[in-house]
Amino acid sequence: MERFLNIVFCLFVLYATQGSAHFLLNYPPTIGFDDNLEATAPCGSFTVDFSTDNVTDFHVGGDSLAMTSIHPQATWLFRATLDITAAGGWESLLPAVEQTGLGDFCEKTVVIDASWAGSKGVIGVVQDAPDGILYQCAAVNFVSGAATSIPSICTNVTGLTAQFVSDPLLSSLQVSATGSATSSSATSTGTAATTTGTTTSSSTSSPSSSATSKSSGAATVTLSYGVLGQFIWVAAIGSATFLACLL
Ligand SMILES: [Cu+2]
Repeated sequence: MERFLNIVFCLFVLYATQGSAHFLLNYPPTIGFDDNLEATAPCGSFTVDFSTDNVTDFHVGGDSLAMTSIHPQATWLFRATLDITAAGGWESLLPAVEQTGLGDFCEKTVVIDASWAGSKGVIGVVQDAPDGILYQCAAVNFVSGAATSIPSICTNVTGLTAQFVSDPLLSSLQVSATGSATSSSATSTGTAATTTGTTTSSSTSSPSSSATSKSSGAATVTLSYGVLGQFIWVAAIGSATFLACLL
């Protein structure tokens, strides 16, 4: 009985430990992920560097964003900038999207200002989570046209729902969000949920107020984990915690 209670306790510890993770940006590939520094704006403590980052072609006519949320419920801000330092000039791409459901989330047909085609830029994904505002970035080449396929990594966890909401915290990061937040919910069957609604982005170029803090430079070495690697890492840490607890 005592042994049983011990295992239950350890499972709880394992659960609590894993709950400290935040979210992963899977597509376009992130420029870097550090679970402990993900709250550092504008890119989760990483500095954009086109000479070393994994740079992805992103279609302005419609392309996909793939995330994994480790929070059962959280709200997303999807934004982009032509400032390749990611210091400012952010435009929001959609109204804030609230995800309910732990795991993979695919936001497809994200449209960028057509005039951005041909330029380098940064896509920022921001999550308003119960434990704070979290940031990830991807270095991209904006290209014309629409993506002809959805990356296989872009999926929705079964049972996921997504809807447009208003999020004051995220709104404070939005430079020019004039999107009509018509909320429509998308239930999923594990394939693909889309949030619908239109966003007209106007180009008021006031500098972003709270998203301008540059990364400290401490993390100039860009670590590029694969997603699988991240999960193996989480699993390894989790198992180690679990085993240590049992002893
Ligand atoms: Cu978190």
